[in-house]
Order: sequence, then structure tokens, then C-alpha cells
Amino acid sequence: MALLVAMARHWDAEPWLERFRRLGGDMEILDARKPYDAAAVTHAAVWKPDPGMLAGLPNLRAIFNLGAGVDALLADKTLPGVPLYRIIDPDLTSRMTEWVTLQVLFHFRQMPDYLAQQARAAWEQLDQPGAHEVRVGILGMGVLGRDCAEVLKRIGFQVAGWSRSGAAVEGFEMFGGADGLAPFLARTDILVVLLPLTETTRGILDRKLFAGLARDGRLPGPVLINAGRGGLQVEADILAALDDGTLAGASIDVFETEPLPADNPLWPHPRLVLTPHVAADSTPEGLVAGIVRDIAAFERGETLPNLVDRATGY
Ligand code: NDP
Ligand code: OXD
Repeated sequence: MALLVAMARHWDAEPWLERFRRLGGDMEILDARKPYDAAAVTHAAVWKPDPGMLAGLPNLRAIFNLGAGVDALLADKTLPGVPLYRIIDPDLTSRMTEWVTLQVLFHFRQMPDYLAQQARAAWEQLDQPGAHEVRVGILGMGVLGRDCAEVLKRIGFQVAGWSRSGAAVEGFEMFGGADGLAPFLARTDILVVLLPLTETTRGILDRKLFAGLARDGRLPGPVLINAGRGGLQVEADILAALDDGTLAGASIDVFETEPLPADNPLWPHPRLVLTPHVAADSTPEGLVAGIVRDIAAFERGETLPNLVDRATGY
């Protein structure tokens, strides 16, 4: 067996190769940046490899994506039809929950206002609602959304979720599909977005959706938190909604164009918190052991929970 490790040029491949070599047992580890025998490759571990690269591997048996989202990979129309697996891993999940909880609390505890007050040395104590008075809605109640929901509920927020199926998630009010979106938004003060980018979800975060968020809550206005994908959001609509008060604030980790150009008007907005697609980093320390286990389980013919459904695109 030989595992080809291929990733976007801005990723440092060395620590991944080193860890796969250390933990990969008998598996030969091939570096996609150097010449290799394409016919020898049986498995591939990839993050945004050059389009077309995987099509040239005649004996490829499975692809392991080094992240949770597979939108970039599925955009390659030459991608071989072998089983494609994504990351489901406690390390990635807890990183996302840290980021989402940080952003929810940042807005809930009015940090944009306090930072502005600090800048002008102003001592003003703002009215602070309790967490139990604030409704968080998680758009995309999958592996990551559910973990965030648990932690936010533990803090005291009223948490509900929206998913494609609307399937029950124990302990949470769930909404499903197109019909469930309006009632879900109408009960949401802080909207956390953890959807995959698919043909159905592209551009979903637009002016119409923002206008549907609750306006009868204890916060000055609705808040948007997006760590899903930049393609979910219409950035001009976010700016317009922040400017006219449809949104009171936002935290965004993912963008239509990454890296976000320095002259993008999102950067300087005072009600926006921006981070450079770091909500939940994939790290070799966190993920390689799990991928090696997955490859072994795949070879034993086991069913893995992280198999991507090519029909739905996630
Ligand atoms: P999952 O596949 O576990 O969950 C996806 C959720 O979205 C499911 O609840 C699914 O519904 C729902 N969903 C999908 N399509 C629709 C739709 N059309 N309408 C309504 N709901 C929909 O994914 P993860 O939780 O593991 O990851 C979510 C995304 O987070 C990734 O795809 C990736 O884009 C992003 N991500 C971002 C990172 C970052 O650093 N910023 C890091 C890691 C991931 P159902 O339950 O019915 O299937
Ligand atoms: C992912 C990401 O999908 O880091 O894992 O964006």
C-alpha cells in the first residue's frame, strides 16, 4: 500500500509527511511534490490538491480529505469516483467549539462596545441580559454544530438547530429544510453557521435571511457567526445589513475570496470580527493517527461514519 500526501502549496507538507511516516506502519508514504510512481498509489491524503492530480492514479482505492469540508475537492470534476472520507475528529471538533463559543460570548457580553469604550477611556456599564434570555440558532447541526450546541446550552443559552433533514437531536429543538428556515430564524438572536458549501447552500446568507432573524430579543439586534464557508455568504449583504442595523454584529472566519484582499471593505468594519480561516485548524498531531486508523478500517472493509455522500455534496 502507498499513501500519496498532497496539499495546497500554502500548507507545510513536511510535518504531515513526517507524522504519516511515523504512524503509517508498513504503508509507503509518497510526497506529491516529488516524482512518484502513480501506479503504486493506493490511497491519497489531501487538502486542496492541484485539480486533476488524483485522476492520474489508476490504482487509487480511497481519498482521505484532511479537513471536514469537501467543497474544494468536489469542485474538481475529474475527481475519481472512489470512496471519499472527510475529517470527523475530536481535535477538530473541539477547536471549532472553542472558536464558536468565543464569538458567541464576545457579542453576547458586548465586547465590541466595551472595546470601543476602552479606546476612548469611557467607563459605562451596559445592561447585560442573562444567557438564558438569549436564543442561539445553529444553521448546520452536524458533527461540529451539535458539539457547539451542547457547550452553548451548558452555558445557559436557548439553543435550537436547523438541518437538511430536521432529524431529532436529543436535547434541542430542531427545524428542517426550506419550510423550517423561517420559524428557525424568527426565534434566533445569535445565528451560528456551520453548513457545508453545496449547490443548495451557496449564497444562503443573504439580506433576506438576515431580515428574518428575531428582532424581539434581549440583544440590540441579531448577530451572525459564520465558520462554515465563505461561499455561503453574500458579503455585500453582510456589510449593508451591519450598516442599516439588520445585523448588530458579526464574526466571520471564512470568505468568498481567501486570503481576504487587504482592500476588502469587510476588514475595517467596527461591528465585525474577522479571523483568517482558523476556526478549526487541521493539524498533523491532531489528525494523522485517526486517518491511519481509518485507512486500516477501510482496508478491512468496515463502514466508516465519515464517508462523503457525493449526491448531497457533504
Ligand atoms: P456535517 O456534514 O457533519 O454537518 C453538516 C450539517 O449541515 C448537517 O446538519 C446537515 O444536515 C446540514 N446541511 C447540509 N446541507 C443543508 C441544507 N441544504 N439545508 C440545511 N442543512 C443542511 O459537517 P461538519 O459539522 O463536520 O462541518 C460543517 C462544515 O464546517 C464543513 O463542511 C466545513 O465547510 C466547515 N468547517 C470549517 C472550518 C473552519 O476552520 N472554518 C473547519 C472545519 C469545518 P443533515 O444533518 O440533515 O445532513
Ligand atoms: C475544514 C476547514 O473544512 O479547515 O476542515 O475548513
